[in-house]
Amino acid sequence: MDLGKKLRQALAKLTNRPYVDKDDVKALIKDLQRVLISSDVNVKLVLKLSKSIEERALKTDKIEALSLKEHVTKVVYDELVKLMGETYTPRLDKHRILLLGLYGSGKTTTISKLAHFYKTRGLSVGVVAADTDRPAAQEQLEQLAKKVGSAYYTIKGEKNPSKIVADALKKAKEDVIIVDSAGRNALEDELIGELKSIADVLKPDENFLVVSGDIGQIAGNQAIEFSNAVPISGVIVTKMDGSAKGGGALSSVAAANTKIAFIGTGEKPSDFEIYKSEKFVGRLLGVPDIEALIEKINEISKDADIGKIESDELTIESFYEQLKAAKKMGPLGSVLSMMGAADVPKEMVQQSEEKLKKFENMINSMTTAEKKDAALLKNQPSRIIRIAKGAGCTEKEVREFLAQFEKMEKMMNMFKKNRGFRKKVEKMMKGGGMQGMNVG
Ligand SMILES: Nc1nc2c(ncn2[C@@H]2O[C@H](COP(=O)(O)OP(=O)(O)OP(=O)(O)O)[C@@H](O)[C@H]2O)c(=O)[nH]1
Ligand SMILES: [Mg+2]
Repeated sequence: MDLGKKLRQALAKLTNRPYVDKDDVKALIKDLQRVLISSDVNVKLVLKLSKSIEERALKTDKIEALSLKEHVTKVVYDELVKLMGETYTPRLDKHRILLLGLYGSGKTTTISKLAHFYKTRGLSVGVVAADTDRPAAQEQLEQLAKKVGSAYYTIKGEKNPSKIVADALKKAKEDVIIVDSAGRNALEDELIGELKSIADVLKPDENFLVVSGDIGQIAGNQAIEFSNAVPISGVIVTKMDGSAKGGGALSSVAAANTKIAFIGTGEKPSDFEIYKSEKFVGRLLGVPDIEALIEKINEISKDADIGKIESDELTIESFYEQLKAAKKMGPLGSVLSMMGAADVPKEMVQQSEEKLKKFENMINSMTTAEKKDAALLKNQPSRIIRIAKGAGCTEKEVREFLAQFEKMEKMMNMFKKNRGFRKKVEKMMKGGGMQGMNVG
């Protein structure tokens, strides 16, 4: 069972009850400790986290307008966000990047992800194969470069990586230059020397250490070791998909005072995200990740040129655009998991896919005015009959769709409000104390 599911279960025990008291909070903390330690989060970190949750949840005056239950959930969320580190802001200017890390950590794969990432943001990318240690390393990168459509540089047969980099720099005109380096089984002098000589020539603006998330809290040790030997500007944690130790890896890297920049969530170039601790924790706790969804849709709509999607106002029309974009995003399961519904059973996903097809037919039977303003359909039997006929479904199904759409509208609004609310709380807390705070 994954970390998110366990955390949600622990919290659900609390949120399913009408009210909570001190003992409940203590029981929750025990649950959290068990869950986090089983995900390989360092014991010291877990104890620190428990203490601050206990202090904040029980000793601080709770925020007005929030029940203790909601307050505790929010405190858990905030503290987990702190545990998981800062959010990274990517550089979108002309710059040079060096990737480094041990064997098999995911460097070469990550290069294709970074190339895809910058390309979808309108930057041209050149990748440099400077791993002269592993025989097939250059071909691997060449193929990936072809796949993502970026320029590729190397000198076949050259054994000196800094010569390859120097040559590439002479030729490359791209905005972002990304260099792949060789790994080793451990951080040894030879590797340090090689990285330093590459860095001398490249003068990288960003040095990303690539670590694999499936090694759990050892990731933090790697981050410390590497940053003692060579400058590191950020860490990319890969293989966050399917690893039960991802939370341990992230928290240990964050505790090592190194910034997590990106996370890799699969083998494809698009399985990649900017690291946002709020987003990560939100997903773990089952808070719908609408921001991530909108971000991804915008990215895809840019790619597919289906026009700009208004992310701040939800109409049936914009929902339809999203639906079309979502189809391009691949299986509905991954879309649902981004929306915080990670544990949806397969049958439900399939049912939902059929439902979406029906929705599409219904929307195609609506007038432009109706698509822009769903309120026109409220209590309008004649319009609903017309749509049902056009879509070949029952009136009940149309009404169900409208009800669901309304729910979505509400969720979007709530989320927007919550974000504002979160900022407000943070500001108040920075300003010292949140007593007497009036929410709403
Ligand atoms: N599931 C999953 N697999 C990944 C991810 N990133 C990389 N991999 C896989 O991990 C393996 C190693 O990845 P590489 O990119 O070759 O690693 P590397 O650090 O370049 O390895 P060396 O060049 O040998 O040091 C490959 O099979 C990748 O497909 C990820 O985020 N998720
Ligand atoms: Mg490699």
